[in-house]
Amino acid sequence: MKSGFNLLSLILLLSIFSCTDEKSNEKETKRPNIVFIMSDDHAYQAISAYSDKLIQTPNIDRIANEGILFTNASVTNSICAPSRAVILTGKHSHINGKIDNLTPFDTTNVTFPQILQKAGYQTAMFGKLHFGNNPKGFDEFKILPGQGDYYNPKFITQKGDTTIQGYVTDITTDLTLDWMEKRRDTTKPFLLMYLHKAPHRSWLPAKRHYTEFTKKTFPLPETLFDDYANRGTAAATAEMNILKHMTYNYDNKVYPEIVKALNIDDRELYNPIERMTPEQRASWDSVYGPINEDFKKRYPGMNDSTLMVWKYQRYMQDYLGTIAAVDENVGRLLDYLDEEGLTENTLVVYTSDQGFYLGEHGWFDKRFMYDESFKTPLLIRWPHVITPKTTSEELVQNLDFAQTFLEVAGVKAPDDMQGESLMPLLKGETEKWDRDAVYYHYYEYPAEHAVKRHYGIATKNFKLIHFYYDVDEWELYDRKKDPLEMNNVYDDPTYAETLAQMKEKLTSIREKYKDSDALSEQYIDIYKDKGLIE
Ligand code: SGN
Ligand code: CA
Repeated sequence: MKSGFNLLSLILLLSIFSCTDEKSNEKETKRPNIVFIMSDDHAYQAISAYSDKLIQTPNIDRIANEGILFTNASVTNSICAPSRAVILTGKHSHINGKIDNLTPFDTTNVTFPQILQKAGYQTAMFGKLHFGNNPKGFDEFKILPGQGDYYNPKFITQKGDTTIQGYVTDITTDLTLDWMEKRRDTTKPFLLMYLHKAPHRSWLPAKRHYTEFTKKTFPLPETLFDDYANRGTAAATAEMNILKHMTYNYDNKVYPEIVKALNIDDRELYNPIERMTPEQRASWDSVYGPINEDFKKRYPGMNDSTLMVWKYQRYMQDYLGTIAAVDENVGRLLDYLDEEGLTENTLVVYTSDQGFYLGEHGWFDKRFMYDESFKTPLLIRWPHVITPKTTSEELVQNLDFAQTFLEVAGVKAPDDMQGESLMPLLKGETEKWDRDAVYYHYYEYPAEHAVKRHYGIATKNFKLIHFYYDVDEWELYDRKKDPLEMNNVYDDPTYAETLAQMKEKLTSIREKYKDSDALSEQYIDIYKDKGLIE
């Protein structure tokens, strides 16, 4: 009896083992899925995995808790469409040609989704692309035209344009899950690009978040009242100061009639709340109406300092309100992956097209190579490869995604891509990662927000920036001693040696990436040809 039971258990055990073996072999050969989640203008300061001073983002944080959080991820050109072009091509802006939001993306560029599609991946894109043309290499796409709208947005699809009633962040997720459920071929690996418009200006939250967020008060950033001393002219002449350049109506949601009644000199902009249905508008007014009444009463007694604080709080309430919906919807997608048993074999990325100023230096918007816009959030989960709760301080960039995803899929990347696959960092083989500096180049000037053209290099300890075109100014920052970047030490003799080293590094990194003054000139000429400058 006893020995009979043992024999039976042995047979059972053997069959279980052979089954597991088969399964793990299958797993090994099954190519991983890639889910690329990107929001627009999502500052790392507004993700609780980085800092919980402003907001809790439990769903986005899950990706880092179960994976890796990069604390030194940056972009190569801190503006929307150029960042997206860098991500898709794995090439710097001066090579892929998409230097700003104005020039159309050159669709003769080869993008990583095209390569993955050829390699047998199913590919789909939903949400904001902002290229002015449709993406290549996708089996299905439903994208917002241009910047897109928060309420009742229009989408461009392969079957024509369609307007969908509702809130953009929810709709982008609905479209994504609809594809996942109904049209995804479950026998093939997939690349999903799930791209939120939020939290881009003009920061319209979903109805369910109006009350909660408009009641909140947020801590003031240390540099809210920055006077831009000890730096060159670029910071002082930029037009993105919350007090001076943020608009009352469009940004702070003061009704036009109140702006007029108070005699406020405000820039007139199209107001997207006009897209709301009467019901949506009534919900909006029920919360924003009393805020307007209160402002109307208080405005005459306000000074620059109290106004700055009021505008900052209004800005944060709406900006962070839009993020609450992003976080909930990221949760919906992660839950779906769990329910469908897809989590284990799927690499999930959460990032933004760049960082954003949340009142640091008194600013909103981005564009500068100063940290809050240069750095971008980056969280990656890939079970069995990434050790949960890993943090990496390595200098990684949006330039690296294309090669990373190609390596994940087992496809060789084209030799002319300029990034590095992040695979060693994902696997914890940090000794195989030897990058000590990253390159940056911003072009869109003269333009909205008046951030001067500049290029520069960043190491973990220092940052060297050259502003050019209508100025010729250099700035050097000691990132360890002056993390808020308030003091340009370019002319400080104690930094002479560092400066010499950084200049040398800048020359060699420009050579490596094939950037030059001659190319900068060519990109200035494009503005001349378009009549944007003389
Ligand atoms: C719009 C915004 C700007 C913003 C750019 C670029 N102005 O033009 O504030 O810098 O987008 O943003 S608005 O009045 O139209 O809202 S990006 O993320 O697309 O690069
Ligand atoms: Ca953006």
